Formats: sequence, structure tokens, C-alpha cells
Amino acid sequence: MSDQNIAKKKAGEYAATLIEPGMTIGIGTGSTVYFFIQALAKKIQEGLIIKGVPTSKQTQELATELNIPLVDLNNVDQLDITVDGADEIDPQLQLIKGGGGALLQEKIVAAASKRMIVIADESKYVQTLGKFPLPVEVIDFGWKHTMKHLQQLGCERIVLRKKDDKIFVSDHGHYILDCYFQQIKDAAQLHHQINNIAGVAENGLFINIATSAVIAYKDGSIKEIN
Ligand code: ABF
Repeated sequence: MSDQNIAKKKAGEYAATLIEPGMTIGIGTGSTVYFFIQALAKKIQEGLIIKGVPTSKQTQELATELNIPLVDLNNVDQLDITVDGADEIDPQLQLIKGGGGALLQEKIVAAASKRMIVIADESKYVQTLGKFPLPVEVIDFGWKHTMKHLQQLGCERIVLRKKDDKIFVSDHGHYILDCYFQQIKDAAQLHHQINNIAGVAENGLFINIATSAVIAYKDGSIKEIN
């Protein structure tokens, strides 16, 4: 297993120790969360009673396969905690998410939670967001016009996400435009500017949503940021 995956596994397994009996939890998406889900499933086999809300079809399928009990978010007043990954995390716990294409449901679930813990290896921790292209989920109708409005916000390049040479379609039937800003100086302002554009369903900036981060390093250490 690579050093990066060892760190991801450590972060995921640490997050599983924070889950208490009776909790209703948001279950994130991605390769770091994969390790959290495996550790959570083991605790459930050992008797832990929890309910989960998945953040993507991919997570729903994996959780079902591992017998993690799932519930509909509309039947829950508030989640106790959401555990999810990220593509970038800054010292203010602002995030870029959506590299896996699940940002819309991830944000809805995280926003319905008392706490959101982001788990990641050290490569995700940055001083300034933006080196990772910002995913923007857009309605397919008129997306080229939506893209033109996005271009006015200063991103150097915008790429319509493809998968296997076909246009990538999210779980909720939308397209994703990856916006290359290189450096995002005011993430909160950019978040609002993007979401004011007609045709935008959601963007991958998570502002004032994460409440803590668990960063695992190659040397085996773990740093919790609150
Ligand atoms: C998911 O985790 C996505 O939002 C994000 O793209 C992905 C990245 O994390 P990982 O490196 O763990 O796959 O939540």
C-alpha cells in the first residue's frame, strides 16, 4: 500500500473512532472515506448501532454491500456528524470538494449536520485554495452560457468534465465544469458569485461547513484542526 493510502487509511480509521452509538451520520464519498466506511462497517458488525445518510450512489452501494443501515435525509431532523474527504483544505477549514463529482449531495448532507469532519492525507492541506480546479455543477440546459458567465469571474480555463470520452453526468443528472483559478483569494466571495449565476446547481467551495479536519501524514502522525 502506498504511503498516501496508508495515511488515508489512518485518517479514515481515526474518524471511525469518533462515531458513537445512536448517532445518525453523513457518509462521504471518495478514496479516504472508503477506509472510514470499512472501519465503520466493522464496528457495526461488533454491535455499534447507527444510521447513515450517503453522499453519493457510490457510497450508497458500498454501505449497502457492507450492511450499514441507511436512512432518507428527509426523515432526519439533523445529522450528528458527517465524515467526508476533500480535494483541498485550508487553515480556515474552507474546502474544495467535488473531484469525485458528488459535491451537490455532499454539501446538502454536510449542511444538515451538527459537525462535519474532513479526513485527508497531507497532500490536501494547502495555505490557499485554488491549485485544484474548482468543480461547478451546472444544469445541462444552456451550459455554454453558464460557462461564459463563469469565465467572467477570472478563471483561466474551464473544462467540461468527461468520463470515458463521454460528458460526465452527476448522480443528479447535471454536468460539471472544472474551473482553473490557480489561486482563490476570497473563497467566500467567489462561492456567492458562482452560485448567483443562472444555471449553476452548486459549486465545490465549502465555506463555514467543516467543523474539524483530520490530516494524516506519511510519518504516521495525525493532526486534528478545529
Ligand atoms: C470526495 O472526496 C470529493 O468531494 C473529493 O473530490 C474526494 C477527494 O477525496 P479522496 O482523495 O479521499 O478521494 O468527498
